[in-house]
Amino acid sequence: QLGLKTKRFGWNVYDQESVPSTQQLAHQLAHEGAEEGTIVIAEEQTAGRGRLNRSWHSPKGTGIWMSLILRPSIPPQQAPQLTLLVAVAVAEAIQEETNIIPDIKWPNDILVNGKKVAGILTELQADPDQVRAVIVGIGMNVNQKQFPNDIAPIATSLALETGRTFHRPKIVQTLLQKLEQLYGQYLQHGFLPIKLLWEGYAVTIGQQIVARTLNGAIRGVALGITDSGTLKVQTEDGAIHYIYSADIEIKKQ
Ligand code: BT5
Repeated sequence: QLGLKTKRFGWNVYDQESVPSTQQLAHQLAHEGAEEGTIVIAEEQTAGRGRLNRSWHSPKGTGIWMSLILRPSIPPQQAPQLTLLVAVAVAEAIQEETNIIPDIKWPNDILVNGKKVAGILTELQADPDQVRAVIVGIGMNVNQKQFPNDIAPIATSLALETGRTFHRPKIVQTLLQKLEQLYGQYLQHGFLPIKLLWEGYAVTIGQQIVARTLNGAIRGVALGITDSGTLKVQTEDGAIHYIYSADIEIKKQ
């Protein structure tokens, strides 16, 4: 029904009309042993969420609200790499379908003209030294013509950026193809080739930033990402900080 060209990703599909959150259902399926490549996708989420339990606006029939189950043999510390891998896949899929070259803002934002067109939520089921499952949530705004007031200044959709309407299954198909290809490359060759692709889309690097973490704000220059996917920031006193997750504000120069 999705017209898939992938070998594994998306052959096990839970296609839902309305769910609280695809992420929640994917977690449950992963606990029950669902295989790698299983996806949960919904027309609508009534309680879609972002990081730190923020809400994710997911109106009916307009976007791609999807969660993918991965089972890589990696330690939990390497999981941030997967957020970046998925960001590259999302960026490549948008580029292929629209010819727009989006920006990736570390760690999980895909931007077009400075506004968020897609967000990624990476969550783990893990033992202390081994990942059991990675649940990757992807929210992509596709055909929305407007947004609620609270996010209108920061959100956009493919339709708003191009003036066109898109067939969402086609985009899902392209996205799964990119995901499968990059993930295969990652398992075979590690994170380095993905990192290079990521750097081609990144807007954060070399910029003056404020990184707001759960432990407070860090101001400095984003020097780059490390081989595990963390952000390397140098503060004014010369100290180097490695950041696992944060909200990044890019300071105008
Ligand atoms: C994210 O969080 O960007 C991760 C979004 C992941 C959503 C997918 S949809 C499928 C799966 N199931 C779920 O329940 N979730 C995943 P974060 O970086 O924390 O950004 C959240 C913030 O983005 C919110 O606080 C709003 O400011 C803004 N926002 C909410 N809905 C948005 C939308 N549709 N488009 C753009 N920005 C939005």
